[in-house]
Amino acid sequence: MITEETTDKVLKLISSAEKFVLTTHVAPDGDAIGSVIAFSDYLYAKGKQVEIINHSPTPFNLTFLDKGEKIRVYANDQEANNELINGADIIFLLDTNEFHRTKSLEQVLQNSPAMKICIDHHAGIKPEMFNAIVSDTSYAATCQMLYDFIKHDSDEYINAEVASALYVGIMTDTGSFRYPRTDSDVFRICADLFDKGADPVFLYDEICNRVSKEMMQLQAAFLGGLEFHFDGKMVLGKVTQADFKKYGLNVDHIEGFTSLIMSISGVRVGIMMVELRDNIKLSFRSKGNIPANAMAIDYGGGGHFNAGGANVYGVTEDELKPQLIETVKKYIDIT
Ligand SMILES: [Mn+2]
Repeated sequence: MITEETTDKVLKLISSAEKFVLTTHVAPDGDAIGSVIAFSDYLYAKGKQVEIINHSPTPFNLTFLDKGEKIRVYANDQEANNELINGADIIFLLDTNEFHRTKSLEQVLQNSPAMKICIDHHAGIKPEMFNAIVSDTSYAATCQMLYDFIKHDSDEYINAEVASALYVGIMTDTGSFRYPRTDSDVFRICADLFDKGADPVFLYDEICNRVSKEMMQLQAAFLGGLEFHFDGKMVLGKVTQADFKKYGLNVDHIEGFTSLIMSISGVRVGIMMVELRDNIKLSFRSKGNIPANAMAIDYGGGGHFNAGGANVYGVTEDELKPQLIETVKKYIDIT
């Protein structure tokens, strides 16, 4: 739980400030967009001037949350956005605790004279980087923290729009209530958000049931090309530039492919090769004690224990394949 002391401290800072800038990480997910939308609505209801400035455009399936088209993309009007960032009293970094994850905003955020406050549920926060932090890694989502935060201020602020944005963050960061941090608190909060106007059927439909015909066809081609090795313990999949061209899609449209191949019974290592314009992007996934990050390091990348990635240059997917099989051979029998 976030403490009353921390919340009160940040509430005090908020009440003494007028101008706010909110931002989140590159390639924002439902928790990132839900956080900036819910928190900006909340601050606005408190009579504050609020701007949301992100590095990335909002993914197509989350734009419905941004009804007033409040989210500014930094590069679209760098000069005006710099002015807003430098003129802010408080900058909130939401759903990330690292300035470099804001990409193009990193320098201007850090150099701004504004107070910097982080609200985030990821590990590795550096308190010295911020004037205040609200951080707890036991939360399933930043939106869940924001729920506790806003509720501590006043229940009144959680209207249907705020409730919907918060629900989206919790739903997406728990993988629709499947991941380990899905506990009774999560359900209690979602029950309250439901009562306040969040519609789970509508929100799931908007976010998850948005696969285009072309996306489904690309997925079919990807699944049709899967190769299995080591008695089905390793699965290898690829997407080529030709595939992307054929269906008019790009790398943004293959989200979920890696978790799909890891759902195959018996698979312990999954590797995906994605041919980009200048290189091949490798994604490594593993189960149990097999280190996906060690495999990624072999290719100049890194990551978490069961999920890693690397970018390789100057080789084709066909050349990479036997090398990847050799790499997996070193780890596949780890129990
Ligand atoms: Mn999150």
